[in-house]
Amino acid sequence: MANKKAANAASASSFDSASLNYTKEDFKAKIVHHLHSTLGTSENKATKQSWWKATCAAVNELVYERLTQTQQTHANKDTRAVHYLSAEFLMGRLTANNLHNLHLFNVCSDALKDLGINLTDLCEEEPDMALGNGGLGRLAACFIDSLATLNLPALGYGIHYENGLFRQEIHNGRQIERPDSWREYGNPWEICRPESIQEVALGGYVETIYSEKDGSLKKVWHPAQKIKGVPWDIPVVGYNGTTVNILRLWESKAPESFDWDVFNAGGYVDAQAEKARAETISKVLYPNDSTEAGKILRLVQQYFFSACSLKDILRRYKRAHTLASGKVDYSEFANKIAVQLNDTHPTIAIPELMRIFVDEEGLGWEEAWNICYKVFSYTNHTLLPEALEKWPVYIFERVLPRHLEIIYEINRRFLEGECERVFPGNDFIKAKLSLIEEGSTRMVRMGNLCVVGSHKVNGVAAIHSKLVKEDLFPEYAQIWNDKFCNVTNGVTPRRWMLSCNPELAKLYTETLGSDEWVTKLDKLKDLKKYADNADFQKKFMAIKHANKVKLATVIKAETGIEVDPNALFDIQIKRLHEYKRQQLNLLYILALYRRVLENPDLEMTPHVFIFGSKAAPGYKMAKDIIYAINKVGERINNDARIKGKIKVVFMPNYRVSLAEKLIPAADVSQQISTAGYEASGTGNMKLAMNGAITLGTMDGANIEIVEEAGEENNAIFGLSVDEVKSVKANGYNPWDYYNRDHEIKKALDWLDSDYFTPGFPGELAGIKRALLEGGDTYLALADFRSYSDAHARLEKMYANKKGWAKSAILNSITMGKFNSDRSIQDYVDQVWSLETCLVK
Ligand code: GL9
Repeated sequence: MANKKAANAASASSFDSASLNYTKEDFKAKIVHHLHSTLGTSENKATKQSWWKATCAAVNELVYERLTQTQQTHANKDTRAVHYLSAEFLMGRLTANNLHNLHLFNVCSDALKDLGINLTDLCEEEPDMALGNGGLGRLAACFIDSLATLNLPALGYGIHYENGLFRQEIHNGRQIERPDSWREYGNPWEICRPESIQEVALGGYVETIYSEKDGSLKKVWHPAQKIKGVPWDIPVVGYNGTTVNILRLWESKAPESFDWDVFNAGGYVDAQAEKARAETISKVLYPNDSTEAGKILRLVQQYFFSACSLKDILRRYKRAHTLASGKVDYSEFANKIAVQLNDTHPTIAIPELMRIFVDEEGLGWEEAWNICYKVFSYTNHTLLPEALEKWPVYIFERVLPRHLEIIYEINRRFLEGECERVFPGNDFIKAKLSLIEEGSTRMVRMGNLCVVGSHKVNGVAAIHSKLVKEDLFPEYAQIWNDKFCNVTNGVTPRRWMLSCNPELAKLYTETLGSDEWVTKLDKLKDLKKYADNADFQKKFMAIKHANKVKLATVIKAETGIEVDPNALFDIQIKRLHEYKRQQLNLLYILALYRRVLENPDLEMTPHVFIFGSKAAPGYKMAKDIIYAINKVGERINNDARIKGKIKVVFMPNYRVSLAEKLIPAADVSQQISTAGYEASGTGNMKLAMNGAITLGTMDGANIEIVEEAGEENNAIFGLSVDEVKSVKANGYNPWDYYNRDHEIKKALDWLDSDYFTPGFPGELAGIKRALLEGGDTYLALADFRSYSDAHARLEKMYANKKGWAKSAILNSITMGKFNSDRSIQDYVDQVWSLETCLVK
């Protein structure tokens, strides 16, 4: 009965695949048709790849139709639109996502079944689109899903990296980086748009021309080089499928494939070199997490995609706002165009827009500036000082000489204007707020440029936004208090529940009698009355168990390690960084291992510690921690004395598609950053949504997660943000903890031995050194005891099956706030003032 009701409710949702004539038979016919005429093969010869591509082609018939309708609607209505500029979009795979968003997943699955093919298998054919490093890039991907779902006119703009984030292999415990060529054999989700190619300039010099007529000075930039930007569009299908926006990614090319004159003069090799140089710009994604490489190529990448995107935006604007006289009416520009800067990476868009307005379009400075700052808004994603981008002035002089002049002029006007008004004569504050850092190497401060050049600045969780305003930019907040706001991050429930945890989704839809929760995640709160219900708990925990059984198979296949699905699955998945404290997790594993060795009869729930993590290739300590996890794991996993009570698994090549398998199977979600360092976190939200209990510090969005789910249903530990500050201010000494806490001492001393690296003593000693001699920057030792106590509380919670089920359910169903649709609505209300535009 309940089943039937749910089925009806699902098919009655705002979009009905049957109404589009996409029945199973139609879909089958379309797939076979594309197998023949798009892939040029036949049923008996087709590989999985071909079936996958034929399926995508069948889906694209519908996607393209909707894309065209969306673009026509937006153009006809001349809608205000947001342009989300981001150096990273970590899209992952799109097949299942697009099918779900079009409500075609089941139809497609049935059609393929008739053809003898399993859709889930086919989805595995798709390489991840890994054009991002971690949270920041994945956030951008969730946001464009939500923008389309909410029927908002929006474009994502980024870089069409030929190689995404490196593929990680583990050789004898160590990370090896391999290139990621995600589109080597073509990608069915992207469309090349040569008709919208843009050209951008680099280098050269600036000429100042004096006008005899009015005595004015005109600046003319004579660039040394031109680069062609070729756009590739990825359709972004909203849930319910009515709006299909685009993500436009720029590929760099030499203006001509090679220079015929040089070629004819015998310079074939030189011509090729020129071409190669231009194409280098979009060759690879910088694999840095937070820390800046400071390489010229990175600044060039940033300028390349920002400038191409602005030209694209201007082209579209001019189409609608060119007067009969041929003049462009810019008075509407700030009403039509919002540009969101995802971190400081696209900051250069600010002086670029000023350059276009002043140098090319003939606007006065004031007029241009009045439009400019209203267009831009900036999201800060981290407080780590090493992540706040600064570029040496000498690099700017070489690469973007005119932009440097513009930055100087923005700076001069700011320092003499607003800054002088609020801090008259205060040279100390002026030096701090200046866009230029003085010193032996003068630097351009991109964060400061963002704050001055935007009308809104937001952090990504309540605590983080407070710190952005009060600790990072306090004087700016005195000048422009209202500029600063908070938008807590969110994640799309379409990918992170519906698609990756279909059985849980089904349980929720059936119990609620509706699938409305897929967009209105708050609706899951209606399930609160079932949190105590024995039958519901049983179903919920059976799904968790089945997900763990599936993951155990993946673990076995990827690592050879056998894990028991009845054990507690304790998962830490995120980039490797000392502030995220994988080393603290490792220390606890060492302590626990010793406890079991010293007391073989110790009663404990078998515990599987699962890690997934990539280290920046140049980050030595991060790589050492990966090595240590693997070596400690090897020893523990093969120690018969502990009877399988502890297993340690390091899953190689952590990426979006692997996250989709890990997250539904997690019992515990480790979110253990030093308070004040994790701006928000988004994995914490995904894991909680899928019923994991958070073992975490009061940091980033963890604070808001436990506010929703209840602290009693999670395991919170460690110093608070204020306590971290005061411990640091009072002179933190990690040796005190080492000397006082024998578990810490023994765990650290173990790393000095060759216990985990037989024949190679001291291979893991670097971690101990960082925690003692190195000063333990991230207070792992200070938080160790409280962390260990939290683990003990978790053990106790887990022993009470009913209590655990209740807490897990409550975590899952109270995460409505962390739907990225809510984040986007917050941006709409606080930052963009956009209106929805229904596409018929
Ligand atoms: C990050 C923060 O560190 C995260 O806490 C935050 O959730 C995300 C999204 O706002 O942004 N900032 C940052 O530079 N990264 C983040 O994950 N790093 C990467 O994306 C690798």
